[in-house]
Amino acid sequence: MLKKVRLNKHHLALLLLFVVCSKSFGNDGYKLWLQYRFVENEALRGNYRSYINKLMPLGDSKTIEVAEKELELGLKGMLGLDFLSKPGVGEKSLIFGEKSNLSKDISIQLESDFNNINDEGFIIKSISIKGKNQIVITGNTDVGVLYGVYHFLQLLQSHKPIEQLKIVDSPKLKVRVLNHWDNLDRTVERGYAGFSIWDWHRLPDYIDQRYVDYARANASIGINGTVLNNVNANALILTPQYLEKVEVLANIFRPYGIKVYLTARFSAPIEIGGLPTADPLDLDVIKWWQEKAKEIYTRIPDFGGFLVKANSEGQPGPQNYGRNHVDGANMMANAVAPFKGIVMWRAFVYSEHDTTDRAKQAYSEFVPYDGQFKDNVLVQVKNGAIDFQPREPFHPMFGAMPKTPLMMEFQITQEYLGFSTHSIFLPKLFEEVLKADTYRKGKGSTIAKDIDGSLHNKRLTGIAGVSNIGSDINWTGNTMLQANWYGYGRLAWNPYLSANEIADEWLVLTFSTNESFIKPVKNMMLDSKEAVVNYMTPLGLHHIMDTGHHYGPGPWVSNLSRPEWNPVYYHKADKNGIGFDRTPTGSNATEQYADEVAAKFNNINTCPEEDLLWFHHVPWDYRLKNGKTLWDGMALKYQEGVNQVEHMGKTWDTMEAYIDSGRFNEVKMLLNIQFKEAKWWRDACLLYFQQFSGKPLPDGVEKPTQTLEYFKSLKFPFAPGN
Ligand code: GCV
Repeated sequence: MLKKVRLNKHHLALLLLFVVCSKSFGNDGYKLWLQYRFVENEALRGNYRSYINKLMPLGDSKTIEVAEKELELGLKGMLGLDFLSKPGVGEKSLIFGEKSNLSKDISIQLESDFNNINDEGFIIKSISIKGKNQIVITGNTDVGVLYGVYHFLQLLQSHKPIEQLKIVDSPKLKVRVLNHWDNLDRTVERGYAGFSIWDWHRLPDYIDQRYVDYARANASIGINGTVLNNVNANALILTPQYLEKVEVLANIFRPYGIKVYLTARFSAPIEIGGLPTADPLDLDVIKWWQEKAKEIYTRIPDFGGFLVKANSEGQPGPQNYGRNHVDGANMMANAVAPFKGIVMWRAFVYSEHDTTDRAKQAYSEFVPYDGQFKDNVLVQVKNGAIDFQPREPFHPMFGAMPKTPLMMEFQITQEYLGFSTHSIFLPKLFEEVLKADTYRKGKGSTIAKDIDGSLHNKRLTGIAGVSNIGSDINWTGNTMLQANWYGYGRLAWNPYLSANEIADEWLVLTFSTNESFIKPVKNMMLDSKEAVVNYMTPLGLHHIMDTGHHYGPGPWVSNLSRPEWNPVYYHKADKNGIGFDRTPTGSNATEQYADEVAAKFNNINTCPEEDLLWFHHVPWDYRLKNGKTLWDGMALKYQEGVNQVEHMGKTWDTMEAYIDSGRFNEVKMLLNIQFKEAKWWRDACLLYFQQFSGKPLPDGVEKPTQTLEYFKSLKFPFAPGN
């Protein structure tokens, strides 16, 4: 028999201690920006509660079910409301459902709003029904409603007023996908947050809760697709053994509006189909892909389509058979077209047989094909012409293919930006790219306008982000980098949002509404992107990282078999100066830009200093705009980057009172590593370049504590993600 225990004051003290401790230690970051923290302000909570007594779902689809569940979770967490225990109480209903399920009196009040949303858009509106104020969340589809529900919950978590709601919003791009570079053995290429979250071995029978939470997180920011496997693909993913597993994931993601896509290995007809060739014009090959598409769509009727990396870095492709990208892409596009699927064909190509500047190769290979791709093909272009560097001038293909839908490829994982130990807020980088002006149709022809279709009236639009997600408890290996997943999703929804707004949103949802926390941490995030450029690759330097794993500096590397893999190919430092001449006196890569842009880059006086060494080989004693010599200016930039990281660390140290100790300590330790590594980059690069400049470090730059030989000797055989 159970004994009745009387609580004395010691018990109560212990209990209180437990509650306080679990609050301060309790956050492992797993909940991302879906924290649903209790609204402590009683008046505000009371105000919110006065608007929501009852949930009124319209329709009975799986999507409406998950919307209801999310509302229950969020409203319980933030307002302490428990709908399950109080069926049907009160009159202030939160009504949510798609257009066709709305009653007539509601529809009439929303008529004009419906004209302003697309299929995935939503409306959140305060309306009056029979003299009573109600809130309606609706859209043309259930998925639109779900997006509206997440937005509504975010309003509450941000403590925004909900008295007179009228929010009408739609995504500006159609295809908003994550690209997982996840291998079937669960390693992740360029992944720094543990292993792949796809547990292929235990699928299809074992359903990890992570799959559901992954879908929730993505839906909450409007991501509507996921490419499950690495672009360096294994054809096995297309076999029945794996398709059965893929089907289960697709079923989990469907209610959240997320389509599954797969990377298709171009040589799959040979590897798993037993054919002697993968020639895209071969009739058996064509038939093989058609049947494969049919097989996939029989399992997954809303399968999104294929992503293909072809004839790039050793991957097979149509050129192996004397065919071209159009032949390859269109053949696969034909196979998925009957099922409304698409093909995302990557433009990340460069060849060891092409001795011209690597930065020119994708443009040269693809732009002549403008207008020749089928209308369900998107050409996927990295933001810059080399490879996800801390800063790159925008890729010249943007704006240059008016008849071909181009989708942006951003890298959310930080292959070249210090891995997941460096707290860099990437929306700042993404924003800079999206705002870049291609001048292809005069001033204002921004990249955002090319990818949202408005510049050239393109129907199919899209964006891809190489995922930074892994099996780490906090998903991204560093809580601060959850902001990059979040920010990517928000920019995929609306590429015109500012990094500033995104940082505000994310901080409020993830941590706190306290301005004393938000303001300094936001500034720290916004400065972090320029900091990494400064301590790694200032003034337009690029691709000077160490070999293979890409961790740490390696400007001295010159022994790799392909010239364009070597850092020395990119910085070209010599006694006379440093930088890659891409003007007409050099590789003439600038000719691939619109005249206005080319003219600006070609002239050393108008070329933005941040891109100086990308486009020009510059003498060491060249005077920068601030009057310093190039050498002094470059050294001071490296120092500035280090100082910025030090400042980030100091800012964070003062934030302890505002957040839980778990996340506080985690970020603090990572910022310390970042500080050490920023100094490593500065010292290694400056010692190396100093051999050519022959000049002393200017005042204000700390003296290195190690020799160049020491830095060169560092080896990292087990660096992650390689
Ligand atoms: C998935 C770079 C990376 C590779 C990556 C490739 C790509 O070269 O280092 O890991 O491969 O880009 O985007 O295809």
